[in-house]
Amino acid sequence: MKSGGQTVLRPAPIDAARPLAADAMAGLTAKPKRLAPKYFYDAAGATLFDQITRLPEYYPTRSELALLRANAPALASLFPPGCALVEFGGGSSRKARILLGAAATVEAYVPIDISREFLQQDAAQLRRDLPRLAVHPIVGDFTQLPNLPEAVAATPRVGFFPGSTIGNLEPHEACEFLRRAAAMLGPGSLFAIGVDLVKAPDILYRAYNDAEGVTAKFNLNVLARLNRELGADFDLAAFEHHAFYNAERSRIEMHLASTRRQKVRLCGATIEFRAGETIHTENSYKYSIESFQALAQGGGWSPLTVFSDGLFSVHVLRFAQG
Ligand code: AVI
Repeated sequence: MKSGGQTVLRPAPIDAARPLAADAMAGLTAKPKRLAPKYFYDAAGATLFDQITRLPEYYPTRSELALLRANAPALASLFPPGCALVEFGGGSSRKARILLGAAATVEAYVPIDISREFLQQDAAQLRRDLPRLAVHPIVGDFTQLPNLPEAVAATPRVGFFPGSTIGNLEPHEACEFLRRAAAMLGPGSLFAIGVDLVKAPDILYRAYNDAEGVTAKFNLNVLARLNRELGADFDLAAFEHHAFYNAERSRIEMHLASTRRQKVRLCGATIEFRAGETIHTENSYKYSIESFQALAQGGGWSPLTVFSDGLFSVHVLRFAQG
């Protein structure tokens, strides 16, 4: 729009039904301020996260890939013949491919992810690479556990939830997710879950405070996203990335700290910040083998076996209840 010869940029229209606008307003007017970690993952955030997974300090992805590669035959030997592998929120089939390569009897792969375009591209490539495999992508929020496709209604299922994304849920939410996943996957099903382990705080600290500052950019991108999508006016230079290990809660906490007293416009409202006030953007819970098995049992799953390198763990659970 032009005004007095100058281009006036209007913020994107606010649709109150959009979860981002509603959640951002609720979170930034709450005390303490917070934003849900799922909002990290727009296109820019997904690219930054991909960079994080390759950082020397961020061991979880490397550890999990090595564990899956080393133990793929053992894992595959547990799968029921002719089963469907159902992956929750993987983003890409990179890790599932390790299992699919070792388990020739898997008949179908059902990835559930929010990004339609990404899912479709990945599914097309997988169909080319493994023509024997039926691929049934589901576009949706994996935490909402959408219905499985008719094609796998009578097929035994193996759930797959890599990446320690379960650690980004509060323990009570993780337990509830496991309970609902059991109902979705059905009696007799297996569930392979990647879980980051409690370890020396300095290793954890470095994994979330990398020398290159990629995790800081990833954290700050959520404010850039509010500027891009909701027309907010966050000054990114006036916020700092803070990540630390909260030993009492066994979790890494990520925050964005305001470096000064300031006001920010968001969805027609003014959000005030004190100097040093933070927005809590993520928790990443770390479990011991035993504490995760106890959580899984609370969610209705029996521990079957676990693979670990001391840094990371891949649990295999069974839902035995009829
Ligand atoms: C996706 N999730 C398991 C990552 C984690 O380690 O909690 C997200 C992340 N946040 C900062 N670095 C990586």
